[in-house]
Amino acid sequence: MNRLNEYMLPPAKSTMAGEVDALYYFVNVTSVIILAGITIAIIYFAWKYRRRTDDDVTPVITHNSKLEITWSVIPLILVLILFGWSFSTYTTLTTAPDDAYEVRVVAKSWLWEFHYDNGSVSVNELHVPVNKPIKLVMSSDDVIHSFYVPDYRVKMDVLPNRYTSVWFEVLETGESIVFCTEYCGTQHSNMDAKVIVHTQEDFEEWLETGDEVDEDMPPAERGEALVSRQGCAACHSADGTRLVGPSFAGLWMSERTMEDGEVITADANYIRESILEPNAKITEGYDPVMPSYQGTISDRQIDDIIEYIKTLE
Ligand code: HEC
Ligand SMILES: [Cu+2]
Repeated sequence: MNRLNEYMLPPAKSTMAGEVDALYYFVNVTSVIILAGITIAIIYFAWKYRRRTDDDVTPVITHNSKLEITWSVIPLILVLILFGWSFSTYTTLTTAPDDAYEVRVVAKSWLWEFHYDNGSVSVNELHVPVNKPIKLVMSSDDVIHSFYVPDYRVKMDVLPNRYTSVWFEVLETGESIVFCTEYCGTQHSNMDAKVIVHTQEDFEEWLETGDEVDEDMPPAERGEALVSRQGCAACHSADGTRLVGPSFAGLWMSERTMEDGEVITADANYIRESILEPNAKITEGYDPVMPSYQGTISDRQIDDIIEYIKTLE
């Protein structure tokens, strides 16, 4: 099975993956066997009942009870097996164990935010402990997204105004990729994240120190790292290139024209407001698609980002 998996499916890294794969192979192998049987029968009968002489006449057959019962009962049994089996797998997939560790997931166009029980927040990186059931309680701030980790065989839509959840338990430490699998706009294809699986001790340590600032690093450098870690770089370039949002190059203290015609100097307050309430003022020529970082980013981090933007003359 594992050899076959290497060619057909991504590595099976969760407790659930084996069960999902078994079902997948059952459906596929049964279909191939039936396909082969039908193909062989068609070829054989075409040959067996070929027209031999010019006055060959096809006999009139009205019905054959034995045959009809056979071709009804066999598929019925197969479908019932499939139903029972998938229902039990579905139940496992949808019922998180009581001792699961809960993480709040917020999807925004176009990034993933993860909130942990101690108040830590990470963007585009989900940190979890190994060998521990993890339950994700998910919602979206805007349009429909979908959370998909191929290695774990979990996939669930993430909706605005409603919670959905998935759970999984990872078997080994390491990294796996998360995709958004619901088309959600221009940057949909870049809306990916990583699951980083730690040992229990490493995870606890990460939770404690995740938000700690590296005092030795100059603020502008911390800001640069944040811009990439918080997903700003997907929409804002540092070299003048226009992406989804305006470039950070030359932004500091420049005159910005808003949609409503107001002209504003891009000082620290303007940048701070742009990060916390992006829709308060919309820069002319751009769509109001920037997600709010309220509750995601600390004042200290905003200061660091401003220091970084200052360096991009
Ligand atoms: C999904 C894309 C996206 C992401 C992610 C994003 N922004 Fe934006 N941002 C925009 C768009 C579009 C605008 C222009 C429209 C507006 O003013 O809201 C904008 C505007 C801004 C402005 C005002 C710029 C100007 O020229 O007037 C600042 C400052 C800013 N963003 C900072 C950030 C920071 C810092 C982050 C990360 C913490 C970030 N943005 C993440 C899309 C994004
Ligand atoms: Cu999405």
